[in-house]
Amino acid sequence: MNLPRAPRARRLRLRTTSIAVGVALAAGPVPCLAAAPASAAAAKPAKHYDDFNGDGYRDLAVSHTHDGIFAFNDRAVLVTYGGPKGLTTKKQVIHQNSPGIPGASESGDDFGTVLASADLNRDGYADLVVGNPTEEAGRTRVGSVTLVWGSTKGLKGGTALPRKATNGYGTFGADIATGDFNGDGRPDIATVNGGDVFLYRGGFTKSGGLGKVSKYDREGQSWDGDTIAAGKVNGDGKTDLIVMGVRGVGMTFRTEAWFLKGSTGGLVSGPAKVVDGKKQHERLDAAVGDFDRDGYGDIAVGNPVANDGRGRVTVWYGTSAGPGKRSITLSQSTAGVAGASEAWDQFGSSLTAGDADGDGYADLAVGVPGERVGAKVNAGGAYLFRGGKGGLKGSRSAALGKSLPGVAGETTDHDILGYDLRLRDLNRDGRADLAISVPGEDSMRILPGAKGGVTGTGSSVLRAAGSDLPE
Ligand SMILES: [Ca+2]
Ligand SMILES: [Ca+2]
Ligand SMILES: [Ca+2]
Ligand SMILES: [Ca+2]
Repeated sequence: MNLPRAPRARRLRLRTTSIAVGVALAAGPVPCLAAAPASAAAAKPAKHYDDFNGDGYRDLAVSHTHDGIFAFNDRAVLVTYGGPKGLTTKKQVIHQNSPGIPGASESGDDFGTVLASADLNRDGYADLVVGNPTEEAGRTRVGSVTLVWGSTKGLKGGTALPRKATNGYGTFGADIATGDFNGDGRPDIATVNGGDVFLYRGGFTKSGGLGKVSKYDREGQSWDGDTIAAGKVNGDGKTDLIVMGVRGVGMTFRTEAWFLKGSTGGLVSGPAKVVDGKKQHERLDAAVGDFDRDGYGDIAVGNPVANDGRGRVTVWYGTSAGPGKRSITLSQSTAGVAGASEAWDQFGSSLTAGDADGDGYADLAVGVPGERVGAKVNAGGAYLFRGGKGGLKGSRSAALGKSLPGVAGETTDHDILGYDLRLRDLNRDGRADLAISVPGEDSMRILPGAKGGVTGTGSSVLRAAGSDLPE
């Protein structure tokens, strides 16, 4: 069965029946991007790359479904501030008609469907990077990327990132990742536009200052980059980038994950791994985490379209040269994994890595948004694969969803639970908590990290939360 399109799905140039997903940020050995030694910093950078008001607690920015003020399909960002017990009731909505935000809210905009963050100007307050890949310039949709600045009172004012020319169609901000790719202590921004990857080096300033911008392509290989994920793979401390995209080979296409190593000079082309040797797929998600705790980040790439949409995830274990030969493929047919693998379950639509159980091994959460639960079609679901000795295994996995004790709500048709996922420690207890989007009911569930994995006990609901989670 084919999935209905989730509200405001992020797919743009769809070649396949895959639904769109957010790209998860690397958990990796060093989850705090802004903590690298700063050069000539005026203030101490934010401890967390998502602490927008600098109070020491991570905050959560998600896409927001707006109603009332603007046209039906105008978009916004909902920010929920964190506190000692996790997310608080302090919320903020940001859109292009908010004071100081460049541009204007227009029908068909996708402001906030792509989100990432970092303390870009290193003033102690994390800043938000907002993609709006369908933003119009004149009558052409070209996309935009907006930096929204953190402050003691939260996010306030914005600066447009300059769009660099591409060959033809534009989708600036179609995907965004942050990290310190050149290791100078200043967070950088990687983004996608028109099939190419652009690296915007820090340091960024509110008045539009930024470092050098470089474009990356696999010249002569008919390569079209589509989605990106950042993480620390090869153990040199610099953030690396993984680009999922499509390559023309003779008369056919294949889908590959291209590894780009972070280096002092920028990004350096590394190995490309074949995700699907015969077909082209777009909007694939990836996540980086050190699942076997050997010091190298491991790369998980989802292919929800594989095998008539049953879907699978391939994990390439990291080495000093990037993704190595050792890999594992996970699906609902893997021994030890609960549930049944059915056509268009779309296992692997969304991925995120983080240490949910606090044992020092990164864990991988996988969304299955087309999963049938009993008689409920497209109810969706998610899995947590716990890392451990040797990496990920079916025997260390658990199925998650509304049927988990303590999780609010009834499982219904077309919840599409698991459309997007994010593992980050929101209550500062040392265990990453799992945010799961449920676009069918315009909400998210947050399941606390706990010994043995994540738990429904103490879980909460975030309403009007759209479908897309940040990097
Ligand atoms: Ca905060
Ligand atoms: Ca800042
Ligand atoms: Ca590893
Ligand atoms: Ca936690």
